[in-house]
Amino acid sequence: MNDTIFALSSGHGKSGVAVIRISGNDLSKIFQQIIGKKTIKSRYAYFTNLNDKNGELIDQCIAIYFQSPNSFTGEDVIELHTHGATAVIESVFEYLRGFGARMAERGEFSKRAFYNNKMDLPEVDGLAALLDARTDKQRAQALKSMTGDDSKIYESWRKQMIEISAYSAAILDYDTDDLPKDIEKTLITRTKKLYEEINSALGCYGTVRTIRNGFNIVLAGDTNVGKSSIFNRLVGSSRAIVSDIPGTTRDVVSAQLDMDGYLVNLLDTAGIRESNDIIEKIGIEKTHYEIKNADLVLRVYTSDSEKINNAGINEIIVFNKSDLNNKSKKSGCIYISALTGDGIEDLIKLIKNKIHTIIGSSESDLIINERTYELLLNVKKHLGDALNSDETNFDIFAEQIRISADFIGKILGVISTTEVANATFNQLCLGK
Ligand SMILES: Nc1nc2c(ncn2[C@@H]2O[C@H](COP(=O)(O)OP(=O)(O)OP(=O)(O)O)[C@@H](O)[C@H]2O)c(=O)[nH]1
Ligand SMILES: [Mg+2]
Repeated sequence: MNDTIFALSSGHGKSGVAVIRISGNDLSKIFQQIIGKKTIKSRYAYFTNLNDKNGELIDQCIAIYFQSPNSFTGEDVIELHTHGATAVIESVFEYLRGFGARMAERGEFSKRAFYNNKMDLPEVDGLAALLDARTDKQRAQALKSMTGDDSKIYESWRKQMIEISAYSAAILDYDTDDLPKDIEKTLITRTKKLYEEINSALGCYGTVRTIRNGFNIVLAGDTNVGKSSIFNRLVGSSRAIVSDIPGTTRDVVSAQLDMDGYLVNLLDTAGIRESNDIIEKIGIEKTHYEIKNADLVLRVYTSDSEKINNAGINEIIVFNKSDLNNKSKKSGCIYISALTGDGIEDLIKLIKNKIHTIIGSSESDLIINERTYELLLNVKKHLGDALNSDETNFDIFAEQIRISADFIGKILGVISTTEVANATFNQLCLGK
């Protein structure tokens, strides 16, 4: 942890400006060299000629010194804003190596921030999610974690558990007269409330995950009904092959869309029919698999189809080829023509409404990820065990609540095993 580290914090490839970050215990000497001045001001933007050891100009840049502890990592940090050319960046790296600095590992800046108490693990999780965010909802969700909203909830839970555990232990050691009235009842009520809160947070995990990984929408139906044509319309380009030969699509074709800020994975699939063709059969198996995993299925029919089952909660029935249909239309159904584009806007509106109903009804205050989900399940289990324990035996009760508090501690990284911390930092890119 004593090395001076550096990394390119801005994106790779040619760009107007590149941001190179340096972090270490004492960077004042390096900074004096960079700006060619003895006195340095923290958090002040210096415009300077950056010269190498032989006095040759590397680039003109902005240099900022963040004196410890008021920096991202809590150590001394220098930010160099250079021109974003590969040759400039390489030369600056070489220059920094001359000071004994080395290239940072993945997530190493955040790791230092964590060990210097600048961020806890939910905040690091939030940062990782923010860097991955492609849609507005993902951005908002990640930002909530990153700015510490989640940590506050976890901290409050942990504090309550430690309190409950301490009081339950006291029941064993003190006379009832020395303890608050109805203490046993109060402890159980409070534990029940915590259990409910955690259970409801766990219940929203699916939604949180859907926002992060995308909402899966599958186009399914018989062959030749126009699934691939609809897919191309929704994506806005000819991604999937369209032909009048039944069984054209065999593999799953996918595209990502942004619908009202939600990330959508749209999947076109092989038409379902009896087939002896080995490859087509594999394709149809894939269709069934995708239908099972879908958040929403668009069941496509041609508009002259007669016998059709009602739509399930996570389904929309779409009648395509409305341009060919002279018969009367059923009310409450959506008729479109992928050929002329008729009704496509209405279909998009309907899909957006569905997304809002499915996701909106269970949006959570807490952004749970795979790591925190597992730990929270353990919290729930031990709180449950405490509540199911013999009510006269507060020994076991206290112990179960203490274990629950420890699991919350792991979520926050207060009780952090090295593996947990490493798994968290590895999701970050270089320069963070
Ligand atoms: N008239 C008309 N023809 C359409 C419409 N949509 C698709 N088609 C035609 O129907 C045929 C089948 O379209 P696809 O989009 O390939 O159908 P699919 O459901 O993907 O078919 P498979 O991949 O074989 O399952 C093509 O000849 C399309 O041009 C429509 O709205 N109106
Ligand atoms: Mg197709």
